[in-house]
Amino acid sequence: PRAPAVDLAEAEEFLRLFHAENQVEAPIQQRLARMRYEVETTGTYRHTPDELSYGAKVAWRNSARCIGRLYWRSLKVRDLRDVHTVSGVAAHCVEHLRMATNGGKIRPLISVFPPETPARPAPRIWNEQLIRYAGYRGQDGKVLGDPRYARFTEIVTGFGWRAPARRTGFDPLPLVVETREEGAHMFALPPDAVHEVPMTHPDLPWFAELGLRWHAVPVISNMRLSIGGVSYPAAPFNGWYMGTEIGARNFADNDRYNLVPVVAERLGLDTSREDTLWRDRALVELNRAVLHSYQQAGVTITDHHTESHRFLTHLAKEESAGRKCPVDWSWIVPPMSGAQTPVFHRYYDTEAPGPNYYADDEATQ
Ligand code: HEM
Ligand code: NRG
Repeated sequence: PRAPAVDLAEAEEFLRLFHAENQVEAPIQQRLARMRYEVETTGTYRHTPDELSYGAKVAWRNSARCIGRLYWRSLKVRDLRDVHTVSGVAAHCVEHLRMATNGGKIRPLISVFPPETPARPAPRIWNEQLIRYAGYRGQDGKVLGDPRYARFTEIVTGFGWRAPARRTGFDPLPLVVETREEGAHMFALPPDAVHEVPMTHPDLPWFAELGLRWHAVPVISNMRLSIGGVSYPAAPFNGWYMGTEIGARNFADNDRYNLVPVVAERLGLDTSREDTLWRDRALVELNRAVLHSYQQAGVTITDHHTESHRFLTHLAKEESAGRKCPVDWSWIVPPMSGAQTPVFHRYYDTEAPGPNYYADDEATQ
């Protein structure tokens, strides 16, 4: 199916925003006329490098679920709109990992691959993030690794991916990149592009024996960047982790690594009844371990209290700039100690305008 032509009103709205918020030499009427001509003749238009860069930043600024938006202006944008081959996309994803990781001092970065156009469908990345760990389902239905990716692991295995000879709970999955011309292809990540942090605890020596680790950078690769009516389905982006994403969700959720009972057991807590609050106590130690380990490894990470305060600073700045800031309360409030953070105690605007990042249904997992 061919992509529909770009919506002229959406394109105009973005170009006006770009001109209003930046010093642009050329008059807006000239830019709009060129855009309209391009859309009439080709069904789409090409963003200038500055428009693309600003659009990606504003899409972050408009992401209602993101607590890290204070830094939206610092996003580095790689313009990779002329990379059309699956091997080119995969190689640039690996390069993205290296540039973003930066030896531990993580840089917010987005790599923008070609847009969806009526003439040519965009490349697609099947992975939810560039780095995700395999989940191996055993005969008994139990999963070694990340249960969230059990299905994706089956898909790449069907494609011919070979798991390491000795499977662990933390085996990075290969990238799958698809174009219309070449179909879907698989690419193993070079191990040295996957920076990881081994988990230790500031005062529980046994914690290291659990053998836990996590990757340094979260690079979301299945959300569509939408700017002024143009869609960029392959536009992986990253910032750094907030500790609770790992300690209170990835490691803790029942349907993920489910480590709360394991840690509670090691702590010697009474798990026979809920009102000992063993879950809450174990959760705190898991999260202390995550923050401690990233800090020890020299990898950027933030805690949910600090980040909540920064987010309120961001809200105040947006307000003084005369802008509404869209917020999804249920995503912004951290998954532990919610009411201990200031973001809990208020109401927000919820209407999220474009540009923005959208979850695509077509993307697999
Ligand atoms: C979601 C933090 C950078 C766009 C989130 C979430 C957190 C977070 C905690 C909620 C995740 C969850 O509950 O699963 C941060 C921090 C950053 C950062 C600390 C450090 C700089 C970025 C950047 C972008 C971005 C650079 C895009 C350019 C988003 C989007 C979501 C999100 C689109 C929603 C994801 C979804 O719907 O699944 N962020 N973020 N964030 N963030 Fe950020
Ligand atoms: N919770 C997910 C990552 C979601 C996005 N979080 C960020 N984004 N920090 C996880 O992997 O745990 N970011 O761009 O930094």
